[in-house]
Amino acid sequence: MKVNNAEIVISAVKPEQYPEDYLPEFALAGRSNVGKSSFINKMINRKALARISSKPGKTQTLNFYKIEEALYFVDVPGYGFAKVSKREREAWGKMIETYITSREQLRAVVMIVDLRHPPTKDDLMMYDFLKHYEIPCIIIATKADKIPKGKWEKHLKVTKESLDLEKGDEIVLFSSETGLGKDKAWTAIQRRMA
Ligand SMILES: Nc1nc2c(ncn2[C@@H]2O[C@H](COP(=O)(O)OP(=O)(O)O)[C@@H](O)[C@H]2O)c(=O)[nH]1
Ligand SMILES: [Mg+2]
Repeated sequence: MKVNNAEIVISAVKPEQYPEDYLPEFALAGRSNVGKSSFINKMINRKALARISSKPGKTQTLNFYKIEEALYFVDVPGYGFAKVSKREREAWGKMIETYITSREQLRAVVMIVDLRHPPTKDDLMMYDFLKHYEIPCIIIATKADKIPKGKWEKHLKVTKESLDLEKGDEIVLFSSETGLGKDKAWTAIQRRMA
């Protein structure tokens, strides 16, 4: 998909603020700092529409990015960031859980993991949670530019096997730095839009 138009529609703190135009939505999930915002920016050819945080764990709202009047990317607060209070963490957890389990427009969760390392405990919990609710997932294994090409396949295999990736869930090798995997990621998303 060639993107010319992308805009942030709302940073929502509560469900009443979510957009109501019923476009398909793709929510980003992943650890703080794994590269969710960078993924969005790369996919829409923008340097910094989605805020790339220097401070991890900063996104505390659901940010709806409308792409070509065709779909939304929903940037979600990252998990696995220790330096927030338990209460804050619980509040985020509830917000995400409510959105993921009840949002009709949600077509798939785009789960971002770091190709360099095996999925973390939080990654595994997130994936199990999504599978429990039978949410289709597209796994993006990002930061591929940070390891040698010769190691990509091996790392992909570890990721797939650790997650116990379900049939039908695609995994895409990606780099926000080089644009590797961008077309494949769009294909996976568009397949879920139909
Ligand atoms: N080398 C490299 N760095 C990346 C990549 N994706 C994200 N980063 C860096 O990782 C940091 C966190 O990225 P960000 O998109 O803000 O992560 P988020 O917290 O998940 O939204 C930033 O310094 C990015 O520049 C990638 O594919 N390759
Ligand atoms: Mg972010």
